[in-house]
Amino acid sequence: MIKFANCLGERFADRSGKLAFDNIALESQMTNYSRYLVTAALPYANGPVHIGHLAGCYLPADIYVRWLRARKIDVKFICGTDEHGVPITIKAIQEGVSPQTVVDRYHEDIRASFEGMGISFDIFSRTSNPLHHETAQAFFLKLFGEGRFREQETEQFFDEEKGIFLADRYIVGTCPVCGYEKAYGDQCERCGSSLSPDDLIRPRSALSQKVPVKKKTRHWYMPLQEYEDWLKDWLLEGHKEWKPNVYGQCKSWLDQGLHSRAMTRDSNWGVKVPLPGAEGKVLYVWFDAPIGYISATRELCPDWERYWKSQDTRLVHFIGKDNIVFHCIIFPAMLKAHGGYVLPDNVPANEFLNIEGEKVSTSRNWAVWVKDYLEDFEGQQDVLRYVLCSTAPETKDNDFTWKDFQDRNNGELVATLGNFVNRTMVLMHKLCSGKVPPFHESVADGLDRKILDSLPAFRQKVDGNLEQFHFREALSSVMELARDGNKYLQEKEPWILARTPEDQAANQTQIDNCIHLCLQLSANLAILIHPFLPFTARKMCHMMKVTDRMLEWEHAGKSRLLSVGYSLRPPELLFRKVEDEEVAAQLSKLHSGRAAGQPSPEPIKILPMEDTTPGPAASAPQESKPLIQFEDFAKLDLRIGTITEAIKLEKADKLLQLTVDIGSEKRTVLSGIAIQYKPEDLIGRQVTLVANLAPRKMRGVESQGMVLMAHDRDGKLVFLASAEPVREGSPVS
Ligand code: B3M
Ligand code: ZN
Repeated sequence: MIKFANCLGERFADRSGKLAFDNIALESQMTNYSRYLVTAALPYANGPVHIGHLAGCYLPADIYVRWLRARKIDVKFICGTDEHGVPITIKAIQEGVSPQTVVDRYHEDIRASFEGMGISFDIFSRTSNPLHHETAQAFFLKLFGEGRFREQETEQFFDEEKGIFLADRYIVGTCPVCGYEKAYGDQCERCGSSLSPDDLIRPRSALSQKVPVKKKTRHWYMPLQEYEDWLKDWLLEGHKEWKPNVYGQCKSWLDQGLHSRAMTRDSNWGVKVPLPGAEGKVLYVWFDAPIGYISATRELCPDWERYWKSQDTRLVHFIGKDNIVFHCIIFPAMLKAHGGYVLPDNVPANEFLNIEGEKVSTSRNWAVWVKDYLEDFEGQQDVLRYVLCSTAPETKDNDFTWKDFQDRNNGELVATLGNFVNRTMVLMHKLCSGKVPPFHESVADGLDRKILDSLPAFRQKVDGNLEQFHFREALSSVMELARDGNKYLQEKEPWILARTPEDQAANQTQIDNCIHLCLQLSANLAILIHPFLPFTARKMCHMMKVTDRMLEWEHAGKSRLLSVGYSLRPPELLFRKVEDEEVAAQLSKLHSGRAAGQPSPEPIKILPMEDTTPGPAASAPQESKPLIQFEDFAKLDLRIGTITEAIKLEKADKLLQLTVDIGSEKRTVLSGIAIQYKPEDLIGRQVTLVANLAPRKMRGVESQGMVLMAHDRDGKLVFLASAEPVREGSPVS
């Protein structure tokens, strides 16, 4: 027999009455831990984030953390941008800007995308923060002081054309284990083997495609082989519960045996090696980046040590599969060597999400950029969260398609969850005068009891699945509850019971019971869906006129969440249909590769004088040039000048002969711009002239310098000069 105590007042609206916590199995899991520290991989600040990033780790981490918070568990959710390492310097070279400019731009860009999607970090920091540099240097010095590093001079691959040492990912070659031809210098993405550049067969520079040369350099190495026994014991014996894809990769590395790995690099961008005589050396990005989790926690809270240094903290790293070795082997070895820190208790890594059957490629712009999504589907963050969670690549790579996005939205969110909540609210307003009707014990039937009795089990299913990082299953349990709700409503048919006013009067108690239960079920849905679809849960709370306090997990499974007689707001639709045209538009955007998310790098191409070929399409990436030193740049004598004369050169349909006044003198310059510019339109224009370029004779005329130009977005040649008039002869520096 179901007993209803006096229905409570507007509990969640304005009082802080607390329901007793339902003690369920999962409590046992918590007994060893007093707090959680959850991290999500620090994305490189070298480009915007796409939906593969979200599905890989940020969304599952967010769901997990929201669930913990709803259970009132002490948790800190840590992330930030990884702003060092080769990926950043390469991007800076490609864009012809400083690394600082790159990281400033993308830090903000990435932060905004995550915020837009409701990823609820407690802190989103950056590894360029001085506090991080200090923390990473102190960590390095402790290991150094305790003799944990081996100093070695070795020969490393150097790209002569680009003028830089080639670290890890920028050397490609054939994998010695499986023969894959595009293995990286640190890892083969096909077989998962951990490699060093020397292992690669036929190594080549990923930047220039040239065969790199070896050059001597001195670095500090961590002898990972010395941690092998400990790792086998801690990880292979102690963490058999890790996801099979993670455990399997770790086992294969440990079976192959670990080697010494350099923890420093030659670069002037990064955390400086804090040792005398180490100029031009920085910490290896994979040494400093995971320490970023520590420094961000330090930045977030004064009691950061409670999180990092108490053994009753549960540390969980959410990452993508390409980061497994660093989080499961190298970082734990670093933490172990340092001592005093907790070790990760779990590293739930996801596999990759492909798009429309193809691997995501940022260089080919084969990606769905989060900020594009937020613009195109304003206010529909939860649809993407739903689709990415339902198709999460938890155990194997998975595919995102726009058709599936539409089907899941229209068939599941609109037709199941949205439909149930909407029908409940509409019927409540129509048949119960907008108030929560009473439940009449005397007419309760088997169907009512079944639905009521099932509620606690849904919470348990969600808990059990989330505890094991089975996000898809957990979400699917919540949807099952919505499906049960629809079925219940369909079987009860309150609209038939109220066909005429007379019928309604005769059947009101049954109608009340049905609507009462559907409302309690909707309240349960709001609680359970909240970690997955936080925007929707909040909308539901608004309609039910309750505060977020109702969403506290302890209320899940309860059947008296909304008080009898409480009046609710008018219904709003939770989801809208996604139309065929929208799918078509997204597909064509993807295929045309013009999604606005990835601003394509357009290095300024200095054109030789004869060159009048149409410029590159705005998105065609230009090959970058090797780094130069300041001394090289200082050799250029760049001056602002004004064109005083322009004539067409006979028998050369592309060349114009310009006279450029650079203050102290007038120069004759040939420029290949005759197709785009009429001579008379050029008089008075200011230009930037390379004034010390060796003169060159063409068509019998000596050209005494070069005018700098670039292609605009449409490929048209434009002059590079100051926006404001400048005195002739002003040097450009
Ligand atoms: N930035 C790699 C990545 O974005 C790297 C993760 C660092 S986590 C400490 O895939
Ligand atoms: Zn391989």
